[in-house]
Amino acid sequence: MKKVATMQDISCVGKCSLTAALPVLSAMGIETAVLPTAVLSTHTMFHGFTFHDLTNEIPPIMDHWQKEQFHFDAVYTGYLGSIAQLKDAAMLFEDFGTGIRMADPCMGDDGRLYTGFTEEFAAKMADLCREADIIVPNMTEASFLLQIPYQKEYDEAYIKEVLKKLTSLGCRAAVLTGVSLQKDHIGAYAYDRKKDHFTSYFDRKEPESFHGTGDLFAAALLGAIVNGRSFEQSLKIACCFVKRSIHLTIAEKDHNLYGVNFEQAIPYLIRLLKE
Ligand code: PXL
Repeated sequence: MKKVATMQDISCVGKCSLTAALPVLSAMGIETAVLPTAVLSTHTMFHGFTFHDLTNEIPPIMDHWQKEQFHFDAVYTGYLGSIAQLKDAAMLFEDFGTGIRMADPCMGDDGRLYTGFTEEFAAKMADLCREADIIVPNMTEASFLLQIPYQKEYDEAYIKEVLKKLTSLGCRAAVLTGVSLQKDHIGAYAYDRKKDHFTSYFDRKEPESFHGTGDLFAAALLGAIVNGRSFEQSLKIACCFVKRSIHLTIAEKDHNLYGVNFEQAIPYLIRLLKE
């Protein structure tokens, strides 16, 4: 059985980070170890959320894992709770990163950093991205990683330039999520530096956008790669899964705005994986 370890927070309500990645990876037939970075009552788009930092727990957990000689086919970092955790995430890559190392530099959207993050954090996140094989930023996170202005409007040449700059941080491949080159379409654009190859997948844009879709995308992408799908196939699987989750959410009359109905898109994800 394939094994993944993922380091991100538990938002008790909100359908993001661990409560999204764990069910997705498990459903894809992957044993998933978790390294929780913080426990929040909800994700940070709610007002008044509680935040319990678990920074002190992480080194002893990793020490124990080392003593037990655990090995993983992939390690994957998401939302980190403090600057100190960036060092722990680098340790996770160093000590357990014999397989794929993926960093989702969760820290912002729509041109802004999420509550609690600073430009200093973003600069240090770029250092973690250097150590990864694959990084999966959205356009906002890419601009903070590269310290370039966030652009709402862009063309394909700009996306390719950003992807090349992202991989020149040191990672093998970069996937930009939430890319829109045509008014009604959205998708992901990727660059594999080793193969010097671009790949992309776009589909019709759903009329609303939701929280947590980046986390679902990252988990499904890694799950497909770990299951032996090509980078191109994995990109398509992750895009289709996120689109279906959004579609199912909107179709539900009383849907909430904090997360998507990914649970009911899981059977579709499994079908995509088997195709
Ligand atoms: O979806 C990214 C994410 C993960 N974890 C927490 C968040 C967010 C986005 O806002 O607040 C706690």
